[in-house]
Amino acid sequence: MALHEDVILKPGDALSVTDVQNDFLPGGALGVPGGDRIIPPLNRIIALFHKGRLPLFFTRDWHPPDHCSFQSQGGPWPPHCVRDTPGADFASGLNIPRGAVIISKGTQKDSEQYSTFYGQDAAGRAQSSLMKTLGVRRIFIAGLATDYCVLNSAKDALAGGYEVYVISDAVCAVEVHAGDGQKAVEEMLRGGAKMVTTDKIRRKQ
Ligand code: VGL
Ligand code: ZN
Repeated sequence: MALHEDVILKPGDALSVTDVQNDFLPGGALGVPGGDRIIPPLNRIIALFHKGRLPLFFTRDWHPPDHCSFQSQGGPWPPHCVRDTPGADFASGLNIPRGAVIISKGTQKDSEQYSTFYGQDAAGRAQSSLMKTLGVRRIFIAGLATDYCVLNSAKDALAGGYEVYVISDAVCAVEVHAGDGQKAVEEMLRGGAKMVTTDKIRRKQ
């Protein structure tokens, strides 16, 4: 169930834009069907947070060439988002404002890391500790993919005591199995996350 009331942004809010990278877009190595459709609503919401001077996180899957999640290593996925390759670049249509924090995850060969929560910035600080330092209380999560990285990030944020808003028109599921996206949404709702659409999120007038 999505919220019907407007959500007014306030200090303590932050936006986490999850893995909007070329390899996760249609045509990419692990393309999410329709994943490119979230970019326009995403850019509107990014602009809203930026104007409100609220923290913006842009996370990225940033794998070594022999990452354990790759089929060549016995994992479930085709090679994707290999660090410093075009497939790992953020989508070219995505507006990344100056001052946004880039969080990299899945950087270690031997561990899968769907959640962005313990991914790190260039200085090695985890998203979770940056959120604490910045006084974040409500985390708005958007991006790819609903049934993997968005789901696991939302669960970690809920476990960490944050209020979690998943932006339903700015996420998209990979759906290895049909229905995985809906299942992920239900799991997040059960955990206490709220679903909201971009048109309901606004700044105080
Ligand atoms: C993801 C599959 C593999 C994601 C990352 O960002 O959701 N999915 N690696
Ligand atoms: Zn990955």
